[in-house]
Amino acid sequence: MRFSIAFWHTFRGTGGDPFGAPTKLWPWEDGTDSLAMAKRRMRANFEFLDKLGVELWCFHDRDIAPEGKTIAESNANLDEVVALAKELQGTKIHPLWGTAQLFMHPRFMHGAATSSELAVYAYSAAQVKKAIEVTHYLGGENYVFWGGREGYQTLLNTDMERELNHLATFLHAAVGHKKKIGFNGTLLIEPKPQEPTKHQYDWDAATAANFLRKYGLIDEFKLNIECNHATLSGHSCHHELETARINGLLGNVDANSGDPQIGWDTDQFLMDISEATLVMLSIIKNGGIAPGGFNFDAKLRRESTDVEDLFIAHIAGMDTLARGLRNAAKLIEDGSLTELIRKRYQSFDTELGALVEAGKADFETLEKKAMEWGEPKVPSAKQELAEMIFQSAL
Ligand code: XUL
Ligand code: CO
Repeated sequence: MRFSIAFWHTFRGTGGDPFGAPTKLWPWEDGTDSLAMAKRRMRANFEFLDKLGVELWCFHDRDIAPEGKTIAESNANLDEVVALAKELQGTKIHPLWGTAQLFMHPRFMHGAATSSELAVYAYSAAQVKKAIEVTHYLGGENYVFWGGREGYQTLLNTDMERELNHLATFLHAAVGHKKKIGFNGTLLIEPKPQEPTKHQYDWDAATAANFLRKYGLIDEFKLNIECNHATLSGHSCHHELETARINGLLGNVDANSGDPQIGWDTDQFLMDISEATLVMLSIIKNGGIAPGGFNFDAKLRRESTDVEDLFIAHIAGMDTLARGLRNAAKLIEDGSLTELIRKRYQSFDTELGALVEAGKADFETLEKKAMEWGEPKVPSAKQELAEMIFQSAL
């Protein structure tokens, strides 16, 4: 299943929210942001991976090492922690993906690659350059671009066309650097419609696909679909996975879920077996997800404060997706749903249907046929039957 632990939630999540102080006081934390603490935390990460039997992990540069006063100092801090991580990884463990954290520091308040300030664009380039290098050094299989603050708060002060052009030149430069250093991992864009900005440029899978096509990046990138981002954009996770898949862009899943009663990115563990079954149907149709995987980009609730809760959440997340896979396999082996869909489109499995699907039926041919056939007999869509078949597999 290629499960992965998200370092930022599992080891940097504090339980703090806009109304309250941190609630998680893990026994290995000493309350500082020192290099020594970063190393102790990294050891905790590998102890956790080992105990769970998980062999993949994901990180942002700034999650794993403290930011220094200069780029050079930040890079040196990162090198020190990454050297330890490399040693602790051994031969079995490596990153599913790495990424750069380009959204917390005030310098990124207008964005990173889409900032109105050239100095911020350059700073971001330096940071992404280093993050790709350390991901490569650690044997990472992918590298993610989630658009942090790449978006706008109002169009009244924004040159959207210029910002999108800058984002594209930035990503082209990232492709150039990846090739230059011999990193063969997949580059992934992670769509999200809003939060922190009111409009994030990588709104959803279709928007990201259009962006990649327009700027000649479509062969260099795939998409990292996060379920909670899907629901924020008004889609289901299944819709986003299918949109990515049919465009040949399904690269990774940030496996989490939101709360339908809460309008923001709650990043909860995916515990819904029905949702997991839909996710796995897409993954099977995709022929699997490797070199991507299922990254638990999910955090414990603020009120879940035992170390044990970290284990329960990840184990339940893995079990839910495993049950989803079994259910999806059951549905495919049973074949009723596939048959229902096949029947629904069977009028196209004809000579004229084939001509239409090959793009060879002109309007005159179709008009002649329509007149000959008269009023079409339109069959039932059988939605309730489809829903019943699906539910019976759960
Ligand atoms: C933010 C989010 C990020 C990305 C990596 O909503 O999902 O954690 O996955 O930057
Ligand atoms: Co994510």
